[in-house]
Amino acid sequence: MHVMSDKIVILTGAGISAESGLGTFRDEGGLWARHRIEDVATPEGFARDPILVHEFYNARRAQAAKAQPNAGHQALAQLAAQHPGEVVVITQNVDDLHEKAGSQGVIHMHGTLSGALCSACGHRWQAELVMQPQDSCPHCAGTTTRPDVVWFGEIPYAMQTIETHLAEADLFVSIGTSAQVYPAANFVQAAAAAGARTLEFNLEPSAMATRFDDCRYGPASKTLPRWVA
Ligand code: BV8
Repeated sequence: MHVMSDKIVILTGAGISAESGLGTFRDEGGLWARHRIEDVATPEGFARDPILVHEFYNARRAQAAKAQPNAGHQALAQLAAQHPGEVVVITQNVDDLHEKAGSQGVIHMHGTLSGALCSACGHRWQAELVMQPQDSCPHCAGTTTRPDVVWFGEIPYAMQTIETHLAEADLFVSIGTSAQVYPAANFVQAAAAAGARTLEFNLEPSAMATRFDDCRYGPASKTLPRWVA
């Protein structure tokens, strides 16, 4: 299925950043292999041990700051340049590699490592590279500051906007996600129901592979440039 000039809605997951050196979640030795999800990616885990959670995100923020986008990210930026106004990138990733590759208007449905959030007043600001529990909010001076990421049990960002894009999609492309986290795992179903063609790029079939019209398996840094060329 080659790219045609339609509305192309793209969902990316940790797999697109794997070749940039950022750990995925569920691959062998992935991030969750070293940490229990409940301990580091839930509000309860943060309440229980904010130092552990800040350390988890500080490590990822430092890693992401040094990481460079790979040919997969660059292919998506090139696709958007070839189809002005017709490509939307929705990412589950909290790194900024899409932006570093030149993608614009990326929708970070699970938040970003670069964001800080005050749990008391809801103020958001640019996080320091190292965040600590005693950091105070620049707005209310409260000290219940946290990474501005969406944890399990929390509502993803921009769901209304995402649902509108899925309803308007002519082509839905999922890249580098195991499709085990909701609601992102259901996006292919919503896009197909709206009449979109659906295409999956991954290293291996995801949990939703059978719902796609077409699949391309292999490393995104190889499969995406071939598709976009
Ligand atoms: C919500 C935080 C309500 C930031 C993340 C029981 C059944 C169904 C659902 C649930 C349930 N119990 C609870 C739920 C809901 C829950 C959920 O889905 N749980 C799962 C575990 C069952 N979801 C939630 O709580 C969400 N909120 O549902 O609110 C709601 C919903 C809608 C509207 C209103 C209210 C919130 C979920 C967000 C959690 N936060 N991240 C952070 O720390 O990063 S999730 C985390 O997983 C990351 O965001 C990550 O992106 C995401 C998904 O993982 P993947 O990106 O897919 O990464 P993974 O390692 O799994 O896979 C990588 C893939 O890449 C692999 O397939 C691999 O083959 C491939 N790959 C590897 N290398 C390459 C490659 N592909 C190509 N090239 C390569 N080189």
